[in-house]
Amino acid sequence: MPEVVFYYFPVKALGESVRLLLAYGGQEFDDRRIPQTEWPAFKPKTPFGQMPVLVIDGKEYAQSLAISRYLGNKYGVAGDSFEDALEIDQNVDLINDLRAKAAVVHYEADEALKEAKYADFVKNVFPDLFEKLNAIFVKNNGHVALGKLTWGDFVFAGMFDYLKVMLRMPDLEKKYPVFQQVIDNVYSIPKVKAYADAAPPTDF
Ligand SMILES: N[C@@H](CCC(=O)N[C@@H](CS)C(=O)NCC(=O)O)C(=O)O
Repeated sequence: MPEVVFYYFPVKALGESVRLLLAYGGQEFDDRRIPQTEWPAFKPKTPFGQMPVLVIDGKEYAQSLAISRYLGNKYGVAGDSFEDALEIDQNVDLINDLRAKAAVVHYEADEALKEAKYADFVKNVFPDLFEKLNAIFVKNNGHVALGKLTWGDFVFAGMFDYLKVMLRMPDLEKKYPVFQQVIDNVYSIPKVKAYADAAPPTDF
């Protein structure tokens, strides 16, 4: 078994899909949760000045979706054809579009602009993305793609709490119950549940 170290902040956000997939794959890993106070010193040592970073037998890799796709391939949850892979990528990219739009608002430094953007996106951007994702997940029986478990489910499940914080929508899954179904389909897997039960609690 390779020696694996995973570096991310002490939150789920963009790192949790990787932790969940490693747990799913039965891969032991050193789960290094780097506090903000240690980040400035660590940042220049990372490949792209960002986390997450996965280290496999001493080699470093960045980019949460690339790592999640790699683990999906490795653990047999990446479809059976190039077209399957394309469908997963397509739907993960739509999830990532929602994340990116939410982040545009959440990380806006100018408070007045932030609130104006939020009001605009709540009306004109988020609902359309919610409806599209809802339709996709319903069509796929509570999964992100292919009507079955794929690494895309881990991406959505891992970042959902972070999405809800950025969107300021703590009850989002109540309006779209299939969102919760995707999450439950991941967290009910025994190895994933064992990891999640033992993991340090985080708000998002
Ligand atoms: N596209 C990258 C984005 C990574 C990213 O934005 N990481 C943030 C935390 S979620 C980060 O490292 N922020 C600290 C910094 O940029 O100094 C990915 O998906 O891995």
